[in-house]
Amino acid sequence: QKAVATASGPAKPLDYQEVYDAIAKILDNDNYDDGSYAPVLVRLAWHASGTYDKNTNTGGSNGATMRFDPEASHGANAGLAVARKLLEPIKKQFPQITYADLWTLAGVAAIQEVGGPIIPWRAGRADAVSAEVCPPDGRLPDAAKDQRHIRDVFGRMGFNDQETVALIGAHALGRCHTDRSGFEGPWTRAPTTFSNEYFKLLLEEKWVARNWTGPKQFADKSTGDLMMLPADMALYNDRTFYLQSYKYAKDSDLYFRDFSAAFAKLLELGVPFPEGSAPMVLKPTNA
Ligand code: DDH
Repeated sequence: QKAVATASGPAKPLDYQEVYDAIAKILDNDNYDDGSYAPVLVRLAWHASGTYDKNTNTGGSNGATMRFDPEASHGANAGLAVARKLLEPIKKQFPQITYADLWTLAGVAAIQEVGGPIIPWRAGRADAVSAEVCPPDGRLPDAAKDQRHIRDVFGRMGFNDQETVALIGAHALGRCHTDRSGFEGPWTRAPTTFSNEYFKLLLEEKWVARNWTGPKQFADKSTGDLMMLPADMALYNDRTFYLQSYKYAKDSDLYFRDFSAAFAKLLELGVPFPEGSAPMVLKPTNA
């Protein structure tokens, strides 16, 4: 017996460029932070993916498990409800996309729309149906710690030193919020533009411990307006991290290429993509 098609026919395949364009449209908002949701969307994509453990093949962006407690309430994810809520109308507009694909695609759109490199992106993540597959707390890096911790955490995801430094340069974007992480302030003077500015400032400014009652962080000596976390200073204090940071400070093209490759890898960690799924390039809206 033959299956009978419904009146509406089979669902039209999802056009990811349409989803990308819809995300691009909601990035700017003068009343939010520095005028853009791009940084917090990049952080959502990173925290969804950076829980990956290569030894157990658990965590990572597949599943979009941050929708559930306990992961939604993990200290590292404070403030990311803003990003998840922002994407709800997009999910309603394109119900076929999974949250796991949507969050990672939003990270790609955010980077590309604020002047970052093209990041090849693959579709095919599935959403978990319960909290059972939430990764344990403590898999994301601790901002108070040093290079040993950073190597442990990024090594567990499967990244080498060069990739690790490239990824952390995403701190060119956004800022710390006292009501989220307890830290305060932006890393750069253009926190809504993707650039290698983080590395330039890290190496060129003199960083001093900020005199305040909050957690230990560093301020640029000349203005005091910018910040570095103790974990950022690890890139200055560790010889290998320093030399890599120096290369990125000097060569923006190299930085853009390496960031693209590392970020694309991050978003795919542990994802069992369906056979035949290929990376696609989504077009920036201003291109
Ligand atoms: Fe980060 N990050 N991050 N980060 N991150 C914070 C904000 C942002 C660490 C700690 C913090 C990456 C690596 C590390 C972004 C992207 C990426 C905040 C402030 C803390 C704390 C949160 C808040 O108060 O709102 C630490 C520690 C590390 C580390 O590697 C040791 C990486 C790899 C990325 C990435 O995207 C690849 C972005 C963007 C933000 C800004 C968010 C915002 O709302 O603005």
